Amino acid sequence: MSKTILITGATSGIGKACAYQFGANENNLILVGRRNDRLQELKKDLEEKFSIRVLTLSFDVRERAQVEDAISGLTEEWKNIDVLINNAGLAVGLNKIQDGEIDDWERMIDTNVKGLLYVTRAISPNMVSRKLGHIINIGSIAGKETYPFGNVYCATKHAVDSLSKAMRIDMVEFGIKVTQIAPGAVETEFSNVRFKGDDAKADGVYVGFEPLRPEDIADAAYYCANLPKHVNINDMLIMPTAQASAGVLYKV
Ligand code: NDP
Ligand code: 8X3
Repeated sequence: MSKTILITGATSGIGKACAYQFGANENNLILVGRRNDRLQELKKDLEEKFSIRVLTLSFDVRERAQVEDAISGLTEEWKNIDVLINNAGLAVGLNKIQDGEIDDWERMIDTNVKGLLYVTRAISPNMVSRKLGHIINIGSIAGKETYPFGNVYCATKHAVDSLSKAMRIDMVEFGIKVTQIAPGAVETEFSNVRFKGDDAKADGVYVGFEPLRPEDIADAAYYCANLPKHVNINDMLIMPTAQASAGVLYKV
């Protein structure tokens, strides 16, 4: 049966791959991102390729009022979200704490933690009242291990790890599923953002080993979202075969 899936950070990488994976399987999509041109292109392509409906919502997850307005403004047709994929997120900069850029820290905390909370707070009451819904949070290996120079990004993903557990506890009585998917290195625009547009440096991250593709994570999200009602995947740590831990990458 067709579901309504809301994906944050749908304009690129893992979120975009989730849009194609869920769209190819006849789900209707609400796509969120700041880059509206990309959202419009995606909507057109997805509606042409698949027999689905796509709604685009261009807002910044860091802006609480924008989040609340966008979600409270959903029409009857769209307001019953079955699966929320909290994917929007980023790392910016790679410094020691003593050299850190405070603006970078604020961007990461505001997006990865507060943004995820704003979106979840806006959408979860409807799930609770329907006693139906699934929240999939995209965490990271950085939420399981802390690595050199990763400090604040790792802290935000540890927060996602903790909040995923908290959401599951808070909503278990309503039958709401909460899953965290925590990937290792996935080749997306992630490193271009982390290195602030230094694309040569970003590309170098993925040289010498086979990283995960965004589609690998979308497959996992789709699998988690389509299990029987009584089965939930709480936590899924997915790594490239060549990455043994956050800091151990076998490069040839
Ligand atoms: P990308 O940079 O390719 O995609 C990030 C997405 O997040 C974009 O669609 C971007 O859209 C959106 N986004 C960023 N900031 C905001 C904001 N303030 N408001 C709304 N949307 C926002 O990276 P990935 O696909 O790799 O990242 C997706 C998630 O996966 C992140 O949470 C990341 O931390 C996590 N992750 C990534 C890994 C990797 O190695 N790539 C590994 C583990 C986890 P727009 O700019 O249009 O707003
Ligand atoms: C993104 C992967 O290893 O850079 O979360 O933290 S890593």
